[in-house]
Amino acid sequence: MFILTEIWTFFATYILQKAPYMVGFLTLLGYCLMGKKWYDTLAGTLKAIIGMLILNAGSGGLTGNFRPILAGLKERFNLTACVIDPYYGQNAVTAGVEEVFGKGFSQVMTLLLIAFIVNILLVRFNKLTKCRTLFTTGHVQVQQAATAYWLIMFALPGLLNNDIYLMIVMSVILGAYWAVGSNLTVKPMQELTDGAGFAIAHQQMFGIRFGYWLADKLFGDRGGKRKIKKVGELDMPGFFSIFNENMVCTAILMTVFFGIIMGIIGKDFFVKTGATKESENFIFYCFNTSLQFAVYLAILQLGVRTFVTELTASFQGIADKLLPSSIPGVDCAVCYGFGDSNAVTFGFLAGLVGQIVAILVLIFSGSPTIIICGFVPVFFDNATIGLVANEKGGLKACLVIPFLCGLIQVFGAALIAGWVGLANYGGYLGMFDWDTVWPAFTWVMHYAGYIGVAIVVVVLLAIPQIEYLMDPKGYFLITEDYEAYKAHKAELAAKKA
Ligand code: ASC
Repeated sequence: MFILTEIWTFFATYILQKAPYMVGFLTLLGYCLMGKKWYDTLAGTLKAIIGMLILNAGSGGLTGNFRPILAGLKERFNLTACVIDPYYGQNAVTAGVEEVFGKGFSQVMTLLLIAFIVNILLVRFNKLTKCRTLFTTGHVQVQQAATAYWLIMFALPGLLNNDIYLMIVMSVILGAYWAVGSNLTVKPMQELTDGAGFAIAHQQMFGIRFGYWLADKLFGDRGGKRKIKKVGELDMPGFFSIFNENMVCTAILMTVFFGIIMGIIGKDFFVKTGATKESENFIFYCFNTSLQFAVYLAILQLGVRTFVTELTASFQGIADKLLPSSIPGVDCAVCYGFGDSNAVTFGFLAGLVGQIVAILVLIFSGSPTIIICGFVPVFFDNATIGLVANEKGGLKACLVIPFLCGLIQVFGAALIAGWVGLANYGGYLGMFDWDTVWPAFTWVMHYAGYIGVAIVVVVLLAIPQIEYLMDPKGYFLITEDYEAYKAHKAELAAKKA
């Protein structure tokens, strides 16, 4: 028993919660199940781990460099505000949970395990459940578990005295959300990547499907009747042609945007935080910092190129032997290696404008909760949604939809973080799904109690069923054989025409 507990603790600490090792573990397992030679398995596993570590270096660099700048706005204007960012959100839960609910959150690992098993079972029995994706992004799962813990205890105070029921409710809802949410991204991702074989397991999965749907509705090609212009197809004349190059485009746009924001915050703040010195030229500092954006994006894309093929090729072994017709759900940044790379930059900037507009509305309307943009939602949510929207509806969709999402993120976060009391502790996990569907879950459970729990679970589980019924033949084909799926879609389109 002792050895089992040790093995489990090791697995939970070093694999389940650490995306690079989870991806490495799945690659190892997949290649073993496929009976690959040991040295190919070793090489593939190492490439998967290193690729994810490179991706993390890119996303960590972006977050580390740009989060303090956005959070600096709070200090500059002396605001008592709630920063919407997963790390601030997690800190807020840790800081307030004892005081508000009288209990800590020590069972997070057990919860992760049970919820992960719920996810596996939903995929294992997918002939019945229609769930096709396995969540692999542990760091995100930990952040979500912390916020879900707070929201569920707030909604169902009756559970405070019963740890076992609390654990069951949480793991079923979280496990179902992971399976159903990542499953929703299968179609947008397979279309974006031309069948690369992964889905997104992150914090804006409903947002991705919403962006995909809205882009098609508002700006789509209407079955070939309308021509859409994607970001990568813009032929820009003269000076503007340099924007076709992703690095140059990112560098120029970020220098302008962050230059303005850093200028507003002022040199004193950056000297005080030790980011620069009094003696250093401030304009040079702003320029150099802004260029880091292009640097880290390039690192991130290198990481994606290093590991994606290994993971998706080896996952075939898992799909053949253990989890039929399934694909892995991975970090949202993985899709930045596909589609039009400038859509990442445009989506982010449009989302940032949306968030800033919404924050100004909150400030000028005297809202009791003021929000400050967190870098992770404003970049990772909107860049991902922008990329998907561009694929479906072109440049206009890539600008309009992330802008709308920026508004939704701020207003949604202000409502929920104010209502449940997390705003008092300075942070909230303000990613798209946590500003929209999770507040809705909380509301339903708060007012309908256990019936509300049942409603949430039933609604979640109904979503893949509805998608399946819309195209029963193509539903599993899209993960099993993307070329055959495309032929099937072409046949359907020909029949319609
Ligand atoms: C998150 C989070 C991060 C980033 C990263 C994006 O939600 O906690 O560190 O997004 O996963 O690549």
